[in-house]
Amino acid sequence: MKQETILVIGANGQIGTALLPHLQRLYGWENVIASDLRAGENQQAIFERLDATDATMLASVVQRYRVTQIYHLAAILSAKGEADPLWAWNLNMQTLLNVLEVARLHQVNKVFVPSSIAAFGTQAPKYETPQSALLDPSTVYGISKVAAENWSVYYHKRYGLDVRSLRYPGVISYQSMPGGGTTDYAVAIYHEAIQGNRFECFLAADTLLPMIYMDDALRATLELMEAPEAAITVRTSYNLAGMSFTPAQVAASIQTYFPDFQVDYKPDFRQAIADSWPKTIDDSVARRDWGWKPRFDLPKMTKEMITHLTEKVI
Ligand code: NAD
Ligand code: AKB
Repeated sequence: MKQETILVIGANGQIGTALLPHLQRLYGWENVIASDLRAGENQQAIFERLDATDATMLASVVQRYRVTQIYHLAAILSAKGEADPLWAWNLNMQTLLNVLEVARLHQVNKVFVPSSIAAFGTQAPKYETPQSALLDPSTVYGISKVAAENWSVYYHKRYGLDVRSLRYPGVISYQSMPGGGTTDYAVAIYHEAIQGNRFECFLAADTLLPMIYMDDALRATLELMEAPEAAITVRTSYNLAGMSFTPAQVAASIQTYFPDFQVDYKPDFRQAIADSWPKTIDDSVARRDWGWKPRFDLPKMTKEMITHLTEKVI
């Protein structure tokens, strides 16, 4: 077993909830510290209540457990951030800077700071968006992700801090609900379908967006974190692709299991956000540098989502 002590910040969110058991298997249950603003239901981990905007509290946890790696997952996502832009900016930036500083000052070996497809805006090519496309985000969330990418490069160059990052597409999971993003519909749609309900979609039927199944997102995260330092050529954030689909396509995929499933389309303010994002992603640099390859397409993901969510309901 690997000798590391891992701190996960924002551990009770959509990604943290699914990531924790993988880290516990890799590093040992007693070497993974989950932290969040409050404990999760049925928390199966060593837990520290931690507000990551509080640098003193964060430093005390890092010192007490002699943390060697940090997964910084706390953030306000795209849709929620638009309700209160300055609050979202302050939270996303303050937590990031606290994490980078504590890592620098307390000999943390590696830090994971996720970025997002939200870093791209209308100037980037919509299809096969390249790694190096112009970043002109339309949301405060996207602006904070671009800033975080640049701060990560700065800490790597100036202090040699090993910060790694992925530009996640919309992450689809059965383990936990998403926390206020534009791609959240693609999780909610499965929940409504298995309960036999109609689904009201806040994006138009033909809105194509990049998505990834949680299994692939977690495998990418762990593969990136395990890759030899010399292989990492991108210190902003790696483009990452899983699949791309529209609401109509995911609905049709669900209808192969529930033929009566119906969707009403009522686009709201999130449509403009989605329209500013890429439709498909070129992740060839991640493939080249650390061997990334997704395993889930839409039919395979739908089968897994329906199987797992049905088990939860029974
Ligand atoms: P989430 O909203 O589900 O979870 C975030 C967690 O952070 C929550 O449990 C929240 O309580 C916690 N948190 C908020 N403020 C905090 C603070 N001050 N101190 C400590 N904890 C705090 O988010 P997620 O979907 O799990 O996303 C994790 C990371 O991945 C974020 O950086 C997000 O931008 C990024 N990302 C997610 C997706 C996705 O589709 N889920 C896509 C792209 C990027
Ligand atoms: C959101 O929709 O805000 C997130 C993301 C793609 O970053 N899921």
